Amino acid sequence: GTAANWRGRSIYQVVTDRFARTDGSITYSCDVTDRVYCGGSYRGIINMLDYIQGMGFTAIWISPIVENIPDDTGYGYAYHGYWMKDIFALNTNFGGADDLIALATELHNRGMYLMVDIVVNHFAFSGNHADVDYSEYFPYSSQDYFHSFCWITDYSNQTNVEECWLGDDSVPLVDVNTQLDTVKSEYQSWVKQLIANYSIDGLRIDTVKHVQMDFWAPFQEAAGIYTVGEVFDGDPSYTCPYQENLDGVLNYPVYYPVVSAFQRVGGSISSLVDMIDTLKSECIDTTLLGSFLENQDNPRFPSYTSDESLIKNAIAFTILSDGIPIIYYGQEQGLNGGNDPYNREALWPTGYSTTSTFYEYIASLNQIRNHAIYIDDTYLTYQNWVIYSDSTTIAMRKGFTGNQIITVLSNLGSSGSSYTLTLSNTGYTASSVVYEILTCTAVTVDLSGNLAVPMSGGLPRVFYPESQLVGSGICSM
Ligand code: ABC
Repeated sequence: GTAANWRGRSIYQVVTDRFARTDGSITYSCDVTDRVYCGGSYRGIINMLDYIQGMGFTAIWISPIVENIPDDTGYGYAYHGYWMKDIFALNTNFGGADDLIALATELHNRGMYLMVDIVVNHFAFSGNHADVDYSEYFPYSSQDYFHSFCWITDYSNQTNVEECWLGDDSVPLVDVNTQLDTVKSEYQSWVKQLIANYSIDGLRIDTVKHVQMDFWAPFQEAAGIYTVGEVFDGDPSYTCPYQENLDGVLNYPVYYPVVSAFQRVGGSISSLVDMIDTLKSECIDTTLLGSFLENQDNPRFPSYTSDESLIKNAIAFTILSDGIPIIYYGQEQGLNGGNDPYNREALWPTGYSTTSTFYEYIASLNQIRNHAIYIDDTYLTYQNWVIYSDSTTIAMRKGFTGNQIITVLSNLGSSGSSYTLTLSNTGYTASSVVYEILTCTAVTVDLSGNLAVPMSGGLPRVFYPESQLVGSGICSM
């Protein structure tokens, strides 16, 4: 899929090893601190696609698929998939080529897309950096293809970030010399082949900031499908320029202020508002950024707060602001693991409930977004606009007149009081009826076009014109 095809998608991210097992077991024990393969697989995902699609997702992102080092390292096994050994072979712990192809086929039969995580920055080794056995690697089977050894020690020095190595003497991440023309062209033909072999629709690219900028545009061109790069940095002036070379980047700049705004009562709303505006000028296209609240590298949001209202507000921002929403597996069950490896829980002990609070909540948000896109896909390119904010509230409009979703978020938390917030600038027609789709409540816009928003318990409110809901199934309409 092209960037334009992806803009309207909603992505469910899985750590393949932790999402679902082939045997469907919900009792198989998986202790995150063991850092071992727990048996999640492509077949497991195939069998659970109803569960994913039932929340309204239209794409999945899976862990890196290629062969990793088999060792029991100082950080356990490569169950996450980021420790490359042979990029032309598959990591068979997750299944074989036939299983991966079957997953792509099954997704496509459902009209869904497959996004695969890839790594070009490094290979990996178990042991001291001085002992790396390059002959084990494919296709870069000699030291000549790699940067000579140095650890990354200074993130303010971009040359150090690009040419030195991530990792440590338990697992050095052996840094590929992506400045070599042979390496560049090898990677370009590799990615074309990978995409063709497994019918891949989009790529999540790892460690983008550790590879020199000029590597990316030709690589993206060779791939010919939507790519979203991981530039793990909260500074938009650092992160946005990568979007000149890749279709999208993960929205780390907005991630930090979202967490700060909603992780506790009294978090900063104003820095979130500022960042939304800053990104509009710094990034080429905010509607192609990857919008997320959790992932395999950061603590899950409920590890900061167990307040259901705060969590709901943060999730609503992920799905209803600009960009392609990415929900990390387990958010729908309220998993609350902290840093790596605690944020990589097996999902199966939850029993894959489809009636849990957050499962139903995420389904509602995807449903209204999917519906607005269906009514008029210019919803997607209308840039999310903050129409109101105060120290505990942010209200946003996305969508042209007649098809706009108004999202009102609060960080008052579950014990927040009940009050009415009067909003202007919604663009709703005076005297028309809009629906708050999370409570299925009709509200009539007043004669001067103001919307009286009934706030309570710190819960988010999501509005949409009633006339456009007919036939949508939303709120039984
Ligand atoms: C293993 C163990 C861990 C152990 C670690 C040392 O080794 O599992 O328990 O702590 C994979 C595995 C990991 C594994 C690593 C290393 O490999 O998943 O389990 O950790 O062996 C990507 C992937 C990630 C993956 C890799 C490696 C890269 O998403 O899952 O990890 O293929 C850096 C990289 C980034 C990378 C991330 C883990 O590390 O840039 O690509 N993620 C600062 C730096 C960032 C840095 C980040 C975290 O710290 O600027 O570059 O990311 O170390 C903000 C700033 C940010 C700042 C943050 C902390 O604060 O704006 O710039 O980020 O305010």
